[in-house]
Amino acid sequence: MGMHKFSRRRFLQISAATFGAAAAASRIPSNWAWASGTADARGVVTIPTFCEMCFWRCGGIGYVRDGKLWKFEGNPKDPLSHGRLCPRGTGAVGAHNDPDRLRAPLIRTGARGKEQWKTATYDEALSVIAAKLGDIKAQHGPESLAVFNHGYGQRFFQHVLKSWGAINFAGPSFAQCRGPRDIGFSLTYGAGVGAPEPTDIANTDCLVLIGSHLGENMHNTQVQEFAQAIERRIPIIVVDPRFSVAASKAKYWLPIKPGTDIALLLAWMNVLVTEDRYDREFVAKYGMGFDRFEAEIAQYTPEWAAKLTDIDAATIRATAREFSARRPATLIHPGRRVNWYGDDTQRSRAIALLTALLGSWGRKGGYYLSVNTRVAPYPLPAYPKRQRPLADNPDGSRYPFADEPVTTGLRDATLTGKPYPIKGWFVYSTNLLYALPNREETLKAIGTLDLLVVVDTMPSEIAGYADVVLPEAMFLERYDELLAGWGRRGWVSLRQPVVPPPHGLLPGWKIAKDLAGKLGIGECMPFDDIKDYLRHRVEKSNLSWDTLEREGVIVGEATPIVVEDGLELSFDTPSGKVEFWSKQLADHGFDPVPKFTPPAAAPDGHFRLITGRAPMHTFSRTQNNPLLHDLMKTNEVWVNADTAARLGFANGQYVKLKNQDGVVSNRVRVKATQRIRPDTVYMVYGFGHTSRKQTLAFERGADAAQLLTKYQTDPLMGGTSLHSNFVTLVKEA
Ligand SMILES: Nc1nc2c(c(=O)[nH]1)N[C@H]1C(S)=C(S)[C@@H](COP(=O)(O)OP(=O)(O)OC[C@H]3O[C@@H](n4cnc5c(=O)[nH]c(N)nc54)[C@H](O)[C@@H]3O)O[C@H]1N2
Ligand SMILES: Nc1nc2c(c(=O)[nH]1)N[C@H]1C(S)=C(S)[C@@H](COP(=O)(O)OP(=O)(O)OC[C@H]3O[C@@H](n4cnc5c(=O)[nH]c(N)nc54)[C@H](O)[C@@H]3O)O[C@H]1N2
Ligand code: SF4
Ligand SMILES: [Mo]
Repeated sequence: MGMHKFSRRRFLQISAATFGAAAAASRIPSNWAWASGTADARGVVTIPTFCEMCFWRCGGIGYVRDGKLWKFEGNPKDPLSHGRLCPRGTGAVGAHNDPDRLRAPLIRTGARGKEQWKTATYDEALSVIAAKLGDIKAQHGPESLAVFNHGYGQRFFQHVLKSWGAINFAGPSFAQCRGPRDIGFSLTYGAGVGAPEPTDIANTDCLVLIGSHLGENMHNTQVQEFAQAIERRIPIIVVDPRFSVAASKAKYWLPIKPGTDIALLLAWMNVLVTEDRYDREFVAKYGMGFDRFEAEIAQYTPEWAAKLTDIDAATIRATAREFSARRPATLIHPGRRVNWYGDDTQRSRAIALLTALLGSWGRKGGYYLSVNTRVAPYPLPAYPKRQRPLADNPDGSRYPFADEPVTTGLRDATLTGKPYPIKGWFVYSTNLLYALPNREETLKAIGTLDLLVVVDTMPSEIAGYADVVLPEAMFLERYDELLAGWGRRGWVSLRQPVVPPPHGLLPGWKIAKDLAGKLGIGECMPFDDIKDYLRHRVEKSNLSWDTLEREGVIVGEATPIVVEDGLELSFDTPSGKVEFWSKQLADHGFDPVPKFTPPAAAPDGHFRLITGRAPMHTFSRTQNNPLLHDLMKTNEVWVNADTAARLGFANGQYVKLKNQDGVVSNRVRVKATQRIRPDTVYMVYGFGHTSRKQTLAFERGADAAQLLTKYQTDPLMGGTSLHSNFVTLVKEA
C-alpha cells in the first residue's frame, strides 16, 4: 500500500511445507474408522470438517444419527484441537438447530433498519443485486463497492467481486483486532505474529500475559497448552486491571491502571538492561540500534513507572527478575485483540522489544516460527487491473504502516465521498454494527448507500439494515475453500458438509457462483461443483483427496521451528536486523523507541469501560444459539465491590450504563467484586442484541459496542481504540 520500505510479508516462511502423498499416507492407520458418509454398526455417520464458531479453525468431527446432527467433537488428528473442542465448537449443533436462523433471501420493503421484508428466491434476490451493482459500476465505477468480510467463507465472494472489478475489501480482524500487534512485531522483526499465534506455551518456563485473558479467550490450542503450563507449575505473571481467570492461576497478578502498559513494559526493559539481565548474545548478533535504545530506556525506572501504573517498583523489579531468570524459555504473550487505546502498535512493539531482550524470538518456550503450507492453485482467470487507489488509504499516507485495508477507513470514505464515492457495501459474515466503534457513524454511512447486501446465517443487526439479505448454509452444511494451516507444522484441512442445509439454503460458494452468472462473469467460477475445484487443488499438491475426505486433515512433515532445532533466524526489516531503534518510524515522524503517553483521564464520577470475552460465546454471533444461550444467557457489569457499596448498588441489582456522550445501555446486573480495580468496569462484549428476530438474545444484557462512541485511531496503521470510553452507573427508573 504505502511507499515506505516496509515488509508486507506477514509470516516468516522458513520453508514451504512439503507434502509427499506417500509419506502422508504412510502415517494413516489402516483401521481408520471415520469413513465419510458410511455408517457404523449403530447407524452413526461421522464426517470430519473444521469449526467456524470462531476463527481458530479447529478440526472436528460431526456425528449424524438417524439423519440428524447429533454432536460435533474434536478431531484427534487435528493439530489445533488435538481431539477437543471448546464449548463454542461443541455448541455448533445449536447454530444448526437455531429456529431463528435466516431461512430465505429477503428483499427490503420498508425503510432501512425497520426489518420489513418480502421473502424471495435466491434467483430473484441475486437479480436485484446484479442490477444495482450494474448501476453503481456504470455511474461510479466498480471501486465504489466496498466489501466488508470476515470468516472462512469469504473466499469465493472475494473472488467473484474482484473479478467484477471491486478493489476495496476489509475485515475487522485488522483494525479492530490483531492489526496493531502484527505491525508492532513487523516493525521490530520484519514479520507479524499472525494467527494462530506461534506461542510455545507448551515448552515455556515462564508465561507473561499482559491483557491476554486465556481461559476466557478460548482459542483452543493455546488454552490446552495453558492448562498444561498450570499443571507444570511454571510461574505465570498476569497484568490485567481485572482478576481474570488467568490471574487466578498466576504467581503474580498486576492490577495495572488501564492504558499504562507501555510504562510497565518500558520499566521492565529498564530493569533488564540496567541489571544486565538481557540476552547480550542475541542483541549483539541480531540487534540494530541497541545503543540508542539503551540510552533512551535508562530514564524509565520502576519508580517512574510505579506512579503511572499503580504497580509498586518492587513488584516491577521482582517480576522482571522472575521472567528474565528463565530466558529464553520465557513467553511474553503478544495478545490478540490489541486495539485498546490508540497507541497499540507501539504497545505491541514494546512487547516485541522485551521479547528481543529476552532472546526468546525463534526459541523453544518463547516464539517459534510458523511453518507455512502451500496448496496448488486452481486455474482461474486474472482480475482486472486496478484503476484507482484503495479508498481507505489512497496513497499510503493516511495509515503509513497498514499492510491490510482498514474497515473504518472504508467507512470514512463512504461518509466523505473521498477519494471517490462509495455507493455499495457488500457485507459477508461480519456484524458491522457491533464490530466497529461508533455505531452512529456506521449508520450514517449506510444511509448514503445505494445498495447494502448482507450475507449472514442469522438475522443479525447489520442484516436488519440490508436492502437484500442472502442467507447462507452454516459451516456444518457446506464446503468451503481449503484451509492451508500454519503452525508447528503445516497442514491442510477440508471443510465438508456433515448434514444438508435446511430450508433449501445455499452454501456461500454456490451463491457466489450464481452471482457471477448474473453479473455476466460466470467464467470466473469455471467449475460446476466445488468438489471438483477442491479435489483439483488437493491432487495437484500431491495429496490424497480420499485421505483428506476421510481424515479431514493432512499434516506436513516436521521442520525446524526454533533455533534449538537448527533454525537460522533472519529478519525482513529494512536493516535485516531486529530493530531496537526504528529508522522507518523516525522517518515517518513516529517514536523510534516506544514512549509512554498517559491515556485521557475519566470525567468526574465516570469509570473506564473495558471489555473481553466469555468462554461460551463468540463476539455477537452466539448469544442466540440455544445451547450456548443455556450456558450463559446474559452479561453482567463488573464493578469493584467498594465502589458499588459507595454508590449504593447491591450485587445483582440492575443498572444502566451511561457513557460520556449520553448513550444509555440496556439494563444489566451488577457483579460487585474485588476482582476489578475501583476506577474500571468490565463487560463481556456481544450481548444486548437489538434484532427482534433473535428471540433468545433480544435485549438480554447490555451492549458494550453501543457505548463506544469515542475512539482514537492509531496513527501508524489505523487501529481503532475500544477502551477509551467512560461510563456512569444509572439506577433503573
Ligand atoms: N466493542 C467491541 N468491538 C469489537 C470487539 C470487542 O471486543 N468489542 N472485538 C473485535 C474483534 S477482536 C473482532 S475479531 C471483531 C469480530 O467481528 P465480527 O466477525 O463481525 O463478529 P460478529 O459480531 O460475531 O459478527 C459475525 C457475523 O457473521 C455471522 N456469521 C456467523 N457464521 C457465519 C457463516 O458461516 N456465514 C455467514 N455468511 N455469516 C456468518 C454472524 O451471524 C454475525 O452476524 O470484532 C471486533 N469488534
Ligand atoms: N470465548 C471466546 N474466545 C475468543 C473470542 C471470543 O469471541 N470468545 N474471540 C477471539 C478473538 S478474535 C480475539 S481477538 C481474542 C481476544 O482475546 P485477548 O486478546 O485475550 O483479549 P482482549 O479481549 O483484548 O483483552 C481482554 C483482557 O484485557 C484486559 N484489559 C483491558 N484493558 C487493559 C489494559 O489497559 N491493560 C491490560 N494489561 N489489560 C487490559 C481485560 O480486563 C481483559 O481481561 O479472543 C479470541 N478468543
Ligand atoms: S476455539 Fe472453539 S470455537 Fe474456535 S474453532 Fe476451536 S472449537 Fe471452534
Ligand atoms: Mo479478534
